[in-house]
Amino acid sequence: MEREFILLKPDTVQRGLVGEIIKRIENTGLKLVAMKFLQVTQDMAEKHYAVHKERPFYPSLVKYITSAPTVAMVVEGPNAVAKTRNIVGATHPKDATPGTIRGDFGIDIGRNLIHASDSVENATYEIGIYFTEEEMVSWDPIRQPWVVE
Ligand code: IDP
Ligand code: MG
Repeated sequence: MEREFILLKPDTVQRGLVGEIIKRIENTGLKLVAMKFLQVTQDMAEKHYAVHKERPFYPSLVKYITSAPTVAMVVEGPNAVAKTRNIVGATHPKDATPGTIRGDFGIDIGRNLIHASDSVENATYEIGIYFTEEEMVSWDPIRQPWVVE
């Protein structure tokens, strides 16, 4: 069982695509365990994107992610990281396959709609920036036996 961290970025909120994108995540069958609507602070953005600190796009990335509200989520299930990354699509929307979130809704790498952790280890780190352990909700979706054997 894996936990994956997802952030619907400010462009998703500003464009009114929150419902559209959450629907795709829900449709996978992955279990929602936490969700909140928040404006990312400078401090959170610096922690989240610390790995990109030396990259030329880092200042604009931090500005983008802190520029308007976001929706942070944690989902859980077998292969949650790979499954989520697959439905998100390639980093640059021009390379993202149609049918993926970035492939269907994006055109610019600087406005690629959604973040999803690229490993279980990074998911744990990123969940810790956005949520406390107490915010993880323990529940049993009634559909679960029809989603996971
Ligand atoms: P990912 O979001 O697909 O995991 P990363 O390489 O981890 O992609 O980059 C993190 C985020 O930084 C991207 O989602 C995108 O918002 C931004 N980014 C990455 N590369 C570029 C770039 O070349 N120009 C502008 N922004 C970029
Ligand atoms: Mg990444």
